[in-house]
Amino acid sequence: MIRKILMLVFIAILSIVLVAGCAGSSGDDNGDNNSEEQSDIDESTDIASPIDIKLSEFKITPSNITIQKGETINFKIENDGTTFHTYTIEGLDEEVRLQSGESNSFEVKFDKPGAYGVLCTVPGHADRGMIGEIKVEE
Ligand SMILES: [Cu+2]
Repeated sequence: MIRKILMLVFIAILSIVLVAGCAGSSGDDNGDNNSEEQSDIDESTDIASPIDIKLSEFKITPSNITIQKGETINFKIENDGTTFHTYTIEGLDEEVRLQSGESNSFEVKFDKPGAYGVLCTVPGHADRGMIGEIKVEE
Protein backbone atom coordinates (compact mmCIF):
# COMPACT_ATOMS: atom_id res chain seq x y z
CA MET A 1 0.00 0.00 0.00
CA ILE A 2 2.71 2.48 0.99
CA ARG A 3 4.71 1.50 -2.07
CA LYS A 4 1.75 2.22 -4.29
CA ILE A 5 1.33 5.68 -2.75
CA LEU A 6 5.04 6.40 -3.11
CA MET A 7 4.84 5.32 -6.73
CA LEU A 8 1.89 7.65 -7.38
CA VAL A 9 3.67 10.56 -5.68
CA PHE A 10 6.75 9.86 -7.77
CA ILE A 11 4.71 9.84 -10.99
CA ALA A 12 2.94 13.03 -9.98
CA ILE A 13 6.23 14.82 -9.30
CA LEU A 14 7.70 13.52 -12.54
CA SER A 15 4.77 14.80 -14.59
CA ILE A 16 4.88 18.21 -12.89
CA VAL A 17 8.59 18.50 -13.71
CA LEU A 18 7.97 17.52 -17.31
CA VAL A 19 5.09 19.96 -17.77
CA ALA A 20 7.05 22.78 -16.15
CA GLY A 21 10.04 22.01 -18.34
CA CYS A 22 8.00 22.18 -21.53
CA ALA A 23 6.20 25.37 -20.51
CA GLY A 24 9.51 27.03 -19.65
CA SER A 25 11.23 26.21 -22.91
CA SER A 26 8.29 27.18 -25.12
CA GLY A 27 8.09 30.51 -23.25
CA ASP A 28 11.75 31.17 -23.98
CA ASP A 29 11.24 30.41 -27.65
CA ASN A 30 8.48 32.97 -27.89
CA GLY A 31 10.62 35.60 -26.23
CA ASP A 32 13.56 35.03 -28.57
CA ASN A 33 11.50 34.96 -31.71
CA ASN A 34 9.15 37.86 -31.74
CA SER A 35 9.15 40.27 -28.83
CA GLU A 36 11.15 43.47 -29.11
CA GLU A 37 9.34 44.87 -26.10
CA GLN A 38 10.73 42.13 -23.91
CA SER A 39 14.34 42.86 -24.83
CA ASP A 40 13.81 46.55 -24.04
CA ILE A 41 12.65 45.67 -20.56
CA ASP A 42 15.60 43.34 -20.00
CA GLU A 43 18.14 46.01 -20.96
CA SER A 44 16.71 48.60 -18.63
CA THR A 45 16.61 46.33 -15.60
CA ASP A 46 20.15 45.04 -16.15
CA ILE A 47 22.18 48.23 -15.95
CA ALA A 48 20.36 51.52 -15.89
CA SER A 49 17.68 53.04 -13.70
CA PRO A 50 14.65 53.67 -15.89
CA ILE A 51 12.84 56.99 -15.79
CA ASP A 52 9.50 57.37 -17.56
CA ILE A 53 8.92 60.79 -19.07
CA LYS A 54 5.76 62.00 -20.75
CA LEU A 55 5.47 64.88 -23.20
CA SER A 56 2.20 66.75 -23.73
CA GLU A 57 0.84 70.25 -24.43
CA PHE A 58 2.76 71.93 -22.97
CA LYS A 59 4.68 70.15 -20.31
CA ILE A 60 7.34 67.56 -19.59
CA THR A 61 6.42 65.18 -16.78
CA PRO A 62 8.39 64.94 -14.57
CA SER A 63 10.12 68.19 -15.48
CA ASN A 64 12.80 68.08 -12.79
CA ILE A 65 14.90 65.02 -12.13
CA THR A 66 17.65 64.57 -9.55
CA ILE A 67 20.17 61.78 -9.95
CA GLN A 68 23.51 60.75 -8.48
CA LYS A 69 26.82 61.28 -10.25
CA GLY A 70 27.93 58.17 -12.12
CA GLU A 71 24.41 56.86 -12.56
CA THR A 72 23.31 55.53 -15.92
CA ILE A 73 19.75 56.53 -16.68
CA ASN A 74 17.49 54.89 -19.21
CA PHE A 75 15.13 57.61 -20.36
CA LYS A 76 11.84 56.27 -21.66
CA ILE A 77 10.11 59.10 -23.43
CA GLU A 78 6.48 58.97 -24.49
CA ASN A 79 4.58 61.59 -26.45
CA ASP A 80 1.20 61.68 -24.76
CA GLY A 81 0.22 64.84 -26.58
CA THR A 82 -1.57 65.50 -29.84
CA THR A 83 1.31 67.11 -31.72
CA PHE A 84 5.04 66.65 -32.41
CA HIS A 85 7.42 67.12 -29.47
CA THR A 86 11.07 66.58 -28.63
CA TYR A 87 12.88 65.72 -25.43
CA THR A 88 16.22 67.49 -25.69
CA ILE A 89 18.96 67.60 -23.06
CA GLU A 90 21.07 70.75 -23.45
CA GLY A 91 24.81 70.23 -23.45
CA LEU A 92 24.50 66.60 -24.41
CA ASP A 93 23.89 65.22 -27.86
CA GLU A 94 20.65 63.69 -26.76
CA GLU A 95 17.35 64.43 -28.43
CA VAL A 96 14.30 62.27 -28.94
CA ARG A 97 11.82 63.43 -31.58
CA LEU A 98 8.36 61.98 -31.29
CA GLN A 99 5.11 62.24 -33.18
CA SER A 100 1.90 62.02 -31.16
CA GLY A 101 1.62 58.58 -29.59
CA GLU A 102 5.20 57.55 -30.29
CA SER A 103 7.76 56.54 -27.68
CA ASN A 104 11.48 55.91 -27.63
CA SER A 105 14.30 55.46 -25.14
CA PHE A 106 17.98 56.21 -24.75
CA GLU A 107 20.64 55.83 -22.08
CA VAL A 108 22.95 58.43 -20.62
CA LYS A 109 25.68 58.03 -18.03
CA PHE A 110 26.10 61.19 -15.97
CA ASP A 111 29.73 61.45 -14.89
CA LYS A 112 29.87 65.14 -13.95
CA PRO A 113 27.84 66.85 -11.26
CA GLY A 114 25.82 69.85 -12.38
CA ALA A 115 22.56 70.84 -13.99
CA TYR A 116 21.36 70.16 -17.51
CA GLY A 117 18.51 72.07 -19.06
CA VAL A 118 15.78 70.04 -20.74
CA LEU A 119 13.33 71.33 -23.30
CA CYS A 120 11.14 70.66 -26.29
CA THR A 121 12.79 72.37 -29.26
CA VAL A 122 9.60 72.91 -31.28
CA PRO A 123 9.34 76.72 -31.60
CA GLY A 124 7.17 78.16 -28.83
CA HIS A 125 6.83 74.97 -26.82
CA ALA A 126 9.58 75.75 -24.30
CA ASP A 127 8.05 79.21 -23.76
CA ARG A 128 4.72 77.61 -23.03
CA GLY A 129 6.17 75.33 -20.37
CA MET A 130 8.01 72.46 -21.99
CA ILE A 131 11.19 72.90 -19.98
CA GLY A 132 12.87 71.07 -17.14
CA GLU A 133 16.14 70.30 -15.45
CA ILE A 134 18.28 67.28 -14.68
CA LYS A 135 20.33 67.78 -11.54
CA VAL A 136 23.34 65.54 -11.10
CA GLU A 137 24.41 65.41 -7.47
CA GLU A 138 27.92 64.60 -6.23
CU1 LIG B 1 6.73 70.31 -27.75
